[in-house]
Amino acid sequence: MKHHYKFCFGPWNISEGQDPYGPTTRPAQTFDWKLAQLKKLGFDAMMFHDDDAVPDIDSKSESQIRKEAKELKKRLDGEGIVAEMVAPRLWFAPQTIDGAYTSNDKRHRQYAIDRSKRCIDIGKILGTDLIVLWLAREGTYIREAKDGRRSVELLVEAFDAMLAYDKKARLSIEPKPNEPMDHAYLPTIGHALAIAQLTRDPKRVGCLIESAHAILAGIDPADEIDFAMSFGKLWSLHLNDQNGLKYDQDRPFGCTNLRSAFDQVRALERNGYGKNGEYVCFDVHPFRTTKVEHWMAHLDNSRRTFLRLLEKVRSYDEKQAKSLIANRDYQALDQMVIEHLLGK
Ligand code: XLS
Ligand code: MG
Repeated sequence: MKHHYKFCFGPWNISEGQDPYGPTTRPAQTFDWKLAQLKKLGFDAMMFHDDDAVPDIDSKSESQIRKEAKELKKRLDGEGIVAEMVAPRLWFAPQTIDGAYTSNDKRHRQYAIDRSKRCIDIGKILGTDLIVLWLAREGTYIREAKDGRRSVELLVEAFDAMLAYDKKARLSIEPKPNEPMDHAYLPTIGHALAIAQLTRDPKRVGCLIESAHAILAGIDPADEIDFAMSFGKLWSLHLNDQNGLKYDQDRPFGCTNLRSAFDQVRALERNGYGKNGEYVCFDVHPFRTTKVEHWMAHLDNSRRTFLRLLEKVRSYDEKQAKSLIANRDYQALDQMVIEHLLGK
């Protein structure tokens, strides 16, 4: 089947099986090994955190960071692999314990902005203007610990500092309602697109939808796609799945709710996602039980499921669906979708 979609994942999607209750279940692998897996599976691009691109970034000078980013760019070019985006990992360092841009400590807020600028430098060298902001610790454990109104101002200040630092950079906010925080400040796409309007250059502030994050907010991921794309603001995508309101599971795409996955692919198709060069990324993790020899299956399977669902979207009987809708026979429409997904 002919299609225009290009696929992507990040090095953290080849995780080693650690959870809060136990150690790793698979051996650590080098970045080169991960890159080779991406090539082998025929994916097109890799996503990077700033410290995936330049390890131990906080201990390195600006010139060292640039030097290492240039070396990485050479390697990626040699392999024919594109860097889709770079994201500042603002949730690991001791300076981000109480949040990054919204920390109550001014020096820590400055750390977060400085680090974001280094992330933009890396993006520039790797050839991407897309900076993804998963605002992991921008929220509270205790609501009274921060002033919510002030936090919005601090977020806008930080975004403005990034937009001013590089006139080409585009910020793609990845909302998530909770975890690691009790409540996050930008829980949904509506929040991300609303705060974009307060920045110095709203045109360069868009969003990234992660299916599981929408599910955790009790929102339909397909509706989030339609909403973001109505504003022309869906610049990246993390497809995966999530079984209810639990810890963030990052399950393979379609693994829990096939019908919702079908609706997501259908929304992407009707909005022409990918036609401006956007990538379909899978932010999925192998199960803890996964053996080394099956390590890449969750990524391969997510893409297979996506492509199978694309066939289902394209062979969906739109005419029949329209006439059922006109007759308000949603009972039959419901069954038609189920039987279409079940196949003959
Ligand atoms: C966490 C996020 C994170 C971002 C990139 O849920 O998926 O990995 O995608 O910073
Ligand atoms: Mg993600």
